[in-house]
Amino acid sequence: MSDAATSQRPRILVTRAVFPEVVAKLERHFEVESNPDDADWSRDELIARLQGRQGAFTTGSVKVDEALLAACPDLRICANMAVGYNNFDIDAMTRHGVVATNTPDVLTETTADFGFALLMATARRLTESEHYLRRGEWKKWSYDMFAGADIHGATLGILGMGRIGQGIARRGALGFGMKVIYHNRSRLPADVEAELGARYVGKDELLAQADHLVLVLPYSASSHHAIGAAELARMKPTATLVNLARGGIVDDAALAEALRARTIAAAGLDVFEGEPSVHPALLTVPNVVLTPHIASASIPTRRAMADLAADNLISFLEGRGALTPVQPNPSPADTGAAR
Ligand code: 8YV
Repeated sequence: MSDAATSQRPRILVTRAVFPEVVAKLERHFEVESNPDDADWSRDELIARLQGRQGAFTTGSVKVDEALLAACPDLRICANMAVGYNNFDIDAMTRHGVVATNTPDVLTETTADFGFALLMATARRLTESEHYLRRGEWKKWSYDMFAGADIHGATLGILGMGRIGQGIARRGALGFGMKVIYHNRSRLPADVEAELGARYVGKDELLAQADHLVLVLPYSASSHHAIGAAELARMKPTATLVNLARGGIVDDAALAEALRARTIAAAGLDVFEGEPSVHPALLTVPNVVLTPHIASASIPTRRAMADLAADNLISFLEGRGALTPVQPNPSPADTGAAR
């Protein structure tokens, strides 16, 4: 390609290490700076690297806010390799005419699978019992050794009934004969409720009735500490809590205390307030299963997420519009037309 043709190509920054094949695809369309070593760029370094770049490939750990947008006037699109986008200040992006995209659908089933894995591991005390065995403490069988809660036939509560919540409901109702109750900002249409075998209830009833409560709602100011000490106190002492959604939805200090005091029986957590730090009290209680934000981490799904984020950049910056934009009323820049 001639220098002239090369210099006309849009310039993008891939902020985190990602599949080399996906970076190679992006390089066929753009001038790309990538981060194959997954270096931890400071914010100033990130802003410096974004100068003169129209697109950014981001993950949930990259914060895009007013200050960054004001400092990066050439930026026109940030493509998040995640369905959640609480790392984006969407209002500020809309004000600056910057399109936000996420990766819905491609991770739904994988994440719902993991929700069930975490629920079952938690209710049946899988990691706690494995640690006991590895410590060499298993000397004999006893009737109540690591006896936990049943999944089949139990009442499954789901807080947040989007795509992933519905995937979990389907697994619970069809696979395990569970009674499914849910609470959501808006109630699902009757035919969808019937297909899922799910009954809409108020949040208090959800907390009181669920044998197992799975959190799959998006994080925002209004869902901050949606589960705190008061909510935990309303749950059954035999109940299991699973957080697949985002840190900050659960008050982790209050949860650690509820687990210690056995206000609830157990918790399974894939996400944490301030992750990758984990509240130290959670590390001291045995009745919690902890995983490092891996719910979407199957190889095919992570590849599909990366491809969708890349395809959003390609489609938008080549003038065909974003494939999965977040803003409900995309700004005029969403046509891909030059600003
Ligand atoms: C991502 C997630 O792995 O999609 C999401 O919202 O939480 C995970 O699937 C993580 O956010 C990395 O970007």
